[in-house]
Amino acid sequence: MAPPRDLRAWIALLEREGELKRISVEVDPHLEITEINDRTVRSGGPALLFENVRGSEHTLLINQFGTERRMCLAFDAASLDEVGARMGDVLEMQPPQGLVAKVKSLAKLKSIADSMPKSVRSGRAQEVVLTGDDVDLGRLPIQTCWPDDAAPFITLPAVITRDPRAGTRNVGMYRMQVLGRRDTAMHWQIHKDGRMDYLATDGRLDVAVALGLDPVSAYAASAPLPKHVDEFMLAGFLKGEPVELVRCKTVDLEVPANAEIVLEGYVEQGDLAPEGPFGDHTGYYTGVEPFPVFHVTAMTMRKDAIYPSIVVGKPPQEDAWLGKATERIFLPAIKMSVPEIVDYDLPVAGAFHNCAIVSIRKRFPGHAQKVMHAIWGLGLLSLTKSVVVVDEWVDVHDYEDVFFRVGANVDPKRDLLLTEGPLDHLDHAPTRQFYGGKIGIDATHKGPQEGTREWPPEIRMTDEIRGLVDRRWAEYGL
Ligand SMILES: Cc1cc2nc3c(=O)[nH]c(=O)nc-3n(C[C@H](O)[C@H](O)[C@H](O)COP(=O)(O)O)c2cc1C
Ligand SMILES: [Mn+2]
Repeated sequence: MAPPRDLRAWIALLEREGELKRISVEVDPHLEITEINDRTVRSGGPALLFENVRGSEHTLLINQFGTERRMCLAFDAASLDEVGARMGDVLEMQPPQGLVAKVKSLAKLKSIADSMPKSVRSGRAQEVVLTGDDVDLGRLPIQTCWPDDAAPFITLPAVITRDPRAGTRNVGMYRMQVLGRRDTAMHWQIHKDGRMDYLATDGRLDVAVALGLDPVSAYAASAPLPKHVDEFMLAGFLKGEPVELVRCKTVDLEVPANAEIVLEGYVEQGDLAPEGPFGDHTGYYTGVEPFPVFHVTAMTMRKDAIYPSIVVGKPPQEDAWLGKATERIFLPAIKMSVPEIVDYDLPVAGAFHNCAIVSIRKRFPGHAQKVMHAIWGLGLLSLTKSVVVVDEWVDVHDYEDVFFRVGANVDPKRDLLLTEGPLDHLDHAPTRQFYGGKIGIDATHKGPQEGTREWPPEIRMTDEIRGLVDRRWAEYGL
């Protein structure tokens, strides 16, 4: 098996696995779908395919990523750590010793070569082509997610741009508020690559938006890769086959040939519109801010195109698993830069930018503080508001144990590092937007090297007695 090739194959797989429900009664994309979906997500329920959405001829797919099992199905992996290991394998490549290792490393090199996107001449994404006045976003079953949302928002797009100077492609997931039949806002936050492409033009920037991709390509749009790395390359690598791209009809860009729907168009310097409010993944509404206007010049589709959606809100929501996939897939890359990191966890309740728990192999005084600063200097992790550092033997995913360490090992006067730096665009807590306080909590063991008393040993039963009780357990009649 391999990850699904397109959205239809993915839906078929979900259905075979009992992971998808079809809803044939009419539902309203205005709020009603959110409430149905919210209850489904919170109870660990299936993906939902709404076949009869009021006001639209298109089917709407939601909650495709809503559980760990579905996320693993999407990657055709037993666990998200296994997907991370595929990345680690390539990143950790060493000069091979001996024939077997050489053959293995050739296979790895091939997997890298195969990950380059490939141009094809035609694609189902262009079975239907609408241009000019025929373009009408009102045809799509775009959701108004929450009561105070300003308008319907496209929530699961892969937005494609090209750096006007370097020529490199970028793909990102940025919500799009519908402003009219042929216009949306483009919610490029200030730290994101898409916005940098936009700022690098003095005039017009072509933009293409792909909707309804295979799940790995859709995930890749949300992945925080360095600016010069094409997210479709990551998708190709993780799929084990290249992303196939077709030329757009009205702009100078390429889009996945397997997309259900494509919006082609452009943004222009100085052409801004008020965006928001929007019920966001922080659990609060984000307010009104000016964002670039995306003008749609063409809308292309597969026949009977399926529209993909997602609702964010107070965590946990469906996007939790997109975030967890990133947490696992990027661990090997983080370890490349900061090798003393053993593992990390971004709690879903922390909306991914509020908290990181990191375990380290501690070797010297101040090592925990060094790692805090590394996190605050690393890609989008730099926006992390609080970092908790624990020793290598602590399971960072066991919040009870982490809380225990923070209580047991921390002298607040000595072990809290209060600093400041850039914060997430959406964080409403700091006094100023984008900038504010950060806290590091050193919950590692300290010792005389760090000027403290001798650290007491942790309580642990001997292996001998544990083995004895294992052997005798039945005898006790418990
Ligand atoms: C469902 C979902 C919605 C998102 N919405 C936005 C958004 O509106 N604006 C934004 O800047 N980032 C948003 N993100 C996060 C970006 O997709 C993510 O930071 C990605 O790395 C951006 O790509 P880039 O680094 O190439 O700019 C969203 C992520 C998800 C999973
Ligand atoms: Mn990027």
